[in-house]
Amino acid sequence: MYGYGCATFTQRADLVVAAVEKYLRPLLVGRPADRIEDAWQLCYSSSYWRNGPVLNNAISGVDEALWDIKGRQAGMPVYDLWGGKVREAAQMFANARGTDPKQVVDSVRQAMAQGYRHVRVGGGGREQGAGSSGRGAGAPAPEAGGGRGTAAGKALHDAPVFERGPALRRMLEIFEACRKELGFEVELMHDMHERYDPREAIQFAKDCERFKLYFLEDPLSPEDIEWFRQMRSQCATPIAMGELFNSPHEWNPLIAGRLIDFIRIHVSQAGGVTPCRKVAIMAEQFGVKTAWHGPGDVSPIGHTAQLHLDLSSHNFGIQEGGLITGVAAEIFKGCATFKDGYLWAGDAPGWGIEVDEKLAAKYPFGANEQGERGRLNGGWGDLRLLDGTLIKP
Ligand code: GCO
Ligand code: MG
Repeated sequence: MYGYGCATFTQRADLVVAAVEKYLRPLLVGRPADRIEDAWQLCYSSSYWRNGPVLNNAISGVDEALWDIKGRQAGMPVYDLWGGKVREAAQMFANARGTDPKQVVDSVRQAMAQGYRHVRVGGGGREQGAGSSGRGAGAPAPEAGGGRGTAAGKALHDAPVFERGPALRRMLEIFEACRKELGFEVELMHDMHERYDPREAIQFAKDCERFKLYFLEDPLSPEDIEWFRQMRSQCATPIAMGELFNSPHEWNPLIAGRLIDFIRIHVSQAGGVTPCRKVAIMAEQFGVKTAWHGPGDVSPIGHTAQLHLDLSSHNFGIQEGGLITGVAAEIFKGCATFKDGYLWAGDAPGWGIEVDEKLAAKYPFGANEQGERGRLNGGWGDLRLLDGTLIKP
C-alpha cells in the first residue's frame, strides 16, 4: 500500500528532501500508518522547534500520503472520509495578464469566455517576470511598476526595480477600465503580494471600495498583521491573507478577530491537510472562507488535496489553480478536470492520482530553470525601490 503527499517548497526544495530522509524516515518507519493525527503530532514535536517552512512541507508530504493510503484502504476518495461533498465542484479563479488596462480587459474577457466568473488582475508574484520559468503560475509580473524605473525616476542600481506609487495608480486605472468595460458581473481580485507599506495598502484598499472587489490579497506582510485592525476599521474591501503563513500564531488572531474574509494558506507550508482542515473548521465558526493558495509551485498532488478540502468544507470560497495539463497531466494521472469555471474531482479512492515516476524522472527538479532561478536553485533574488531599498519580492 502506498500514498502520495505534497511537500513542494520550490524556493528551498533540497532542504525538504533532507528533512524527510534524515529525520521523518527514522522517526516513522515501523509505526502504524493509520494513526494520521498521532503521526502529525509526532513529526511536529520531534524537532522541538516548530512551524517553519522546510519542516512543515516535509510533514505535509507524509500527512497527505497517509490520507491517500487511508482513502485507498477505505476504497473511497478522501473527501468522503471528511464527511462527503457539500458541493459538486470547486469554483476557480483565473489570472488576467497584461501591462495596460486594455490588455487586461481583453484577458479578463477571455477568462470569462472560458466560464470563469472570478478573475484576478495585475500585480502579484514576480515569477511571471521576463525570462522566468513560469513555475509558480501565480499572479502576473509587477509590470505595473516594474522594470528599470518609470519616467518618474531613475534607479540608483541595476537590480530589478519596483515602484509602489506607479504600481498602485496603474492598478486603479486597470480596475476603472474593467468595471467600465465589463460591469460588475465579473468578480475581480488583486494580489498586492505584500509589497507595500501598511499606509499605502490601507489607502489602496479604501480606493478600491468603489470597484467592489471579491478580495484584495496579501495587502500586508505577515510581519505587519497587527495593521489589519486599522485596515478593517477603515474600509469594507474584502481581504484574503495567508499564503506566507507557517504558524497558527499568524492565522488564529486574524480568523478569531474576523480581520480577514478569506484564509489563503499554502497547505503544505502549514504542514498539510490535517492542520488545514482544522483551520477551515475554525474559520467557519468566524464566518471566514477558504481560498487555499494554488499557484504552479503547488504539485498536482497538493492541488488535488486542497480540492478535496474545497469539496468537503461548507465555508469554501474560491480555488486558485489546479488545472493540470501537458506533461504534468501525463506524469500525474487522475487529476481534476475543468469545466465552466469549476474544478471537478474524480471519485477514485484516496486522492485518485497515480504518478508515473519513470516519466517524472525525465524532468528532474530545476532542469528547466533559467537565469536567476537556476543560479539560486529555485530561490528568489532581489527586488528594489529606485533608491536601492530591498523590498519583499
Ligand atoms: C499567488 C502567489 C504566487 C507566489 C508564488 C511563490 O497568489 O499565486 O502570490 O504568485 O508568488 O507561489 O512561489
Ligand atoms: Mg499571492
